[in-house]
Order: sequence, then structure tokens, then C-alpha cells
Amino acid sequence: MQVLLLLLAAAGLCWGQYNPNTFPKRTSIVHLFEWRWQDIAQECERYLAPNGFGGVQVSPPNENIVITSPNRPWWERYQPISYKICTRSGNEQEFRDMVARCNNVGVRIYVDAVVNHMCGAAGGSGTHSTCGSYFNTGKEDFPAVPYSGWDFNDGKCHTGSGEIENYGDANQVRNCRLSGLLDLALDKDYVRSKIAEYMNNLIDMGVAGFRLDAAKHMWPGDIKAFLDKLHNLNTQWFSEGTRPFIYQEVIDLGGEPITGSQYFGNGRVTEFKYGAKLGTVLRKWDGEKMAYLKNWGEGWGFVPSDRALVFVDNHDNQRGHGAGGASILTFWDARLYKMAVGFMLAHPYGFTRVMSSFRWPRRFENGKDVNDWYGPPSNSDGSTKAVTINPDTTCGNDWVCEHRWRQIRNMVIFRNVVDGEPFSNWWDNGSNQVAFGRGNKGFIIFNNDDWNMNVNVQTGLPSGTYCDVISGQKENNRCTGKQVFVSGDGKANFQINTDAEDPFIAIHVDAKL
Ligand code: QV4
Ligand code: CA
Repeated sequence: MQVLLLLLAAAGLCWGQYNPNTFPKRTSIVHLFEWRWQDIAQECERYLAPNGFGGVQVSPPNENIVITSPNRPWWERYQPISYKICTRSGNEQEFRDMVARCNNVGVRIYVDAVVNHMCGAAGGSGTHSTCGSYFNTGKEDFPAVPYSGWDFNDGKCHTGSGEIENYGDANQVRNCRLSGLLDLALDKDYVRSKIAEYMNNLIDMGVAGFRLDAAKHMWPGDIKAFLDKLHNLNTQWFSEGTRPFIYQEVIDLGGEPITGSQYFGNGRVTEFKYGAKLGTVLRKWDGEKMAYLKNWGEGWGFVPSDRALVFVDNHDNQRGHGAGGASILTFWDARLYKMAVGFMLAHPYGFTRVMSSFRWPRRFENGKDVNDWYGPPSNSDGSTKAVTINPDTTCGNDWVCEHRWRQIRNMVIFRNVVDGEPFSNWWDNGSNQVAFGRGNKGFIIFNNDDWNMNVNVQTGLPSGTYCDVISGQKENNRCTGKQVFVSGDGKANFQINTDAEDPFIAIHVDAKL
């Protein structure tokens, strides 16, 4: 029996909360930031499933405060009022419909769980919430949960302001208020039970896992206590005994007492060094160059691959919130961004999340984007606009839909094709021209130098003609973009000029003629 369990563990069949619970050979998820549930349901059916996406991270589905100054910022959704499924993205019935329809086409739903706190202390009292539930921040009263003054940390926080003042003090970070947000007393079994009840409600609807917002601000042991109360996933879509996937938002860029590794017992952690460093390398800041990416991953001081959730940018650092700073690449820097996402999806390290954003009127004053608060595209009554699809398959209504960009979508497919294959055949020119393969299934090559590239390198692939999936793809047994000829010895010639629309080429066995 023990031997059997060991074998099962070795085969990766029971890695519990670390396993994203995606369909086999669906290896990435996409964050559809601020999308409505009805749009996500359609996207699962018409785009995500056919293109091999494994799942969707959705914005917080629970009732939040309505903020009118500024006018409906995106961040109001990080200020919970209750655990009713009722937001600008839709109501509970729409949420249920989305979960079922996505699961039915093999696309999983991951919920952004905001459970460290309720709304800001200055929220006031009234029914200015997305479902009209009454609350009173002065009394710390949230009757729709219900939570009362007893359920918040307050007394456990020892800073003068009641705020987190020093990230060098782990007690403050966990027991004081983050940006004035009323901090829940997660050491109380009652609070843990309410959180578990909320998450179990979602699990029973069919969600596959959770992003734990602000996990750094919760004690790992408190998180474990509410996770231990969670149900197994719904057997309508998951096999018996499946645990929810857990990834915790812990910003660990080094130099603080709180580290990502303290949270490994609960699940994966977000590896924020990943996007910060990759952006620095591609921008060639701090003397970095792509040749140094040879030992990308743990070699760069990142958490172990099987504990990492990785991304180039997220909803915070794409607009200067959270961590990462100026090096973070986003859709605003499209050419470098596509290279970064391409590199991430080709590289075996971590479980990958693709960002999908909305456009906002970015405006810098003294180096800060004064419009960083802008909420999703919305109508005059505040309702979120639909994601419309243009004839060329891009999105309308100011939805950026990076996940639909050909280069990014095709690299999501690339990652699925090379799943399980080793990192192999690294090549570099000592500067910013680099290449690597994934066993004998795929190969990618970049030219981020200021001069043209013309090289013969070992791809590790079987001989034949391959379609580059960056400049085009394989359609009706022909290539719509560049072609690459791999000879009998596995070598191929690659030419990438500095004026190329995208200075990288990727080929894989499913795009072979
Ligand atoms: C303001 C003042 C405070 C004051 C308070 C008084 O700034 O000094 O104490 O009023 O009530 C918003 C406003 C912020 C405001 C606060 C409370 O920006 O000015 O405080 O609301 O009303 C998002 C946004 C925050 C936003 C928050 C809640 O990024 O700006 O705060 O939502 O609406 C750290 C954490 C990490 C966090 C990251 C941003 O370690 O966990 O900062 N990331 C996650 C989410 C993020 C979210 C939160 C956590 C909070 O990814 O989107 O913050 O849930 O690095
Ligand atoms: Ca806390």
C-alpha cells in the first residue's frame, strides 16, 4: 500500500494543492481581469478551449464596496463587504453558468479570494455596496457575513497608526492594516469558518482553485486552518478526492523577514522576482543580457519550479501598484512584452499565467500614472462593458486581450506541445541572441541585440519544414508566416533582423508541414 502511494506521488497524481487541476496538456491559465462572467463563459467556449488554455483567474466574485471618488476604481473589488456572489462582473446565477460552461469545455476557473480584510476603514456606513448590503466601518459591522468588531485584529496591531508601517516586522505585516483595510482576525475559528464557507460555496459550484490575495498579510498557520476546512472539488468535473489548487500572493523580492518559502505548506506562491528580472533583462538595464538567462529559474534565486506561479505582469504591477517597479513589461511595451511572454511560455520553469488587460488613459505626472485607478471599460451607469470581438479576432471596447495576440496564443499552444520535455540545446552569442529547445518537440530563438542575426544552431528537432508560430502559423498544411528548415542533423538556419516585427522565432512539432 505504501509503495503504491509512493508510486502515485511520484507519478504526480496526488500533488494536492500544488496541482492546477487543468486538463492534461493544458499548461497555462489567463487572468481575465475585470471581465464579466457572461463574457468569460463565451470566451471559454469560443476561444480558450479551442486554443488549449487551461483555465481562467477571475476577479473577486464577492460583494465589494462601491467607490465613487474616484469613479469606480478597479481596486474597489479588493474591499469586500460580504461573501455574496454579486459584483460588476455579474450575479451568482451568471457565475454558476460560467463555471459550468467553462468546465464543460475543459477550462478551469480560479477565484481571487480576498480574505485578509474587509473594506477600508474610511468606507463609512450605508448600502453603497455592489449588492446593497449594509455595512458600517466605524463599528466594523458587516451584517451580511456577519462580522462584527470582535472579528478584526485591531488590538493585535501595535503600530501607532494601526497601519503596516514597517515590512521588516512580520507581526505588523500580518496583524496591522494594509492600506487602511480592516484586518480580519484569522486566528478566530469563527472567521476561519466564514472564509471556508465562502470558498466551499465556490468549490461546490465547480471552481478549481484560488489565488489567495494578500497572503503575505496572513499567518501561514491561519491560512492552513481555513484551507483544512475546504471540500474536495466537485465530482461532476473532477475526480474523487481532488484538492483545490492554491496559489498565494506573497511578494518576496528579498530583504524582508516574510518569504515565499514560509507558505509552501499551503500551496504555490506567486514568484514576483520572475517578471521584475525578466523585464530588467529584456530592457537591458543594470548590465543584464539575455545570455544570462541560461540558468533562468532556481538559478536566479527563485522558489522551486513546482512551488511557483509565474507571470510577466499582473493587474497591480502593470499600473505601478504592488511590486516590481519600472522594469515590469506590459502591453504598453508590446514588442518587448511579446518576447517576455514568449520566453516565459517556452521555458519549463513554474506554472504560467498570462495577463489579459483593459486599456486606460495612462498619464504620467512626475513619474507616476495619475490614472492608475481607472476601472474597467464601463457605461455611464457604471456597469462594465461587454467584451466585443472584432472581425480580425481582436477585442473591442478597450479590452486589450493580450491572450488573443497571435504570438501569445501560439506560445500557449507551444507550451502544451512541449509539456514534460527538458530544457535543451541552449545557445547564445554572449549577448542578447539566445535560443533553447524543449527536447525534440520545440525550439525558440531570440535576437534582442541591435544587430542582425544569421546563425546555424542545433534545434534538437526531427528534420523537416516547420512554420514559425510567431510571424504566423500552420494553416491548411502551409505556413502563413516564416518557414524554418531543420536538416537531418537537427540544425537550422535562423535570420532575425533588428527591424523584424517580432525579433523571435518559435517552432514545434505540431507546426511541421
Ligand atoms: C487610503 C490611504 C491609506 C489609508 C486609508 C484610510 O492610502 O494610507 O490608511 O486610505 O482608509 C485602495 C487605495 C488606498 C486606500 C485603500 C483603502 O489605493 O489609497 O487607502 O484603498 O481605502 C488594491 C490596490 C490598492 C487598494 C486596494 C483596496 O492595489 O491600492 O487600496 O486594492 O482597494 C502590497 C501587498 C499586496 C498587494 C499590493 C498592492 O503585500 O498584497 O500591495 N496586492 C494585493 C492585490 C491588490 C490589492 C490588495 C492586495 C488588497 O493584488 O490589487 O490592492 O486587497 O505589496
Ligand atoms: Ca492581516
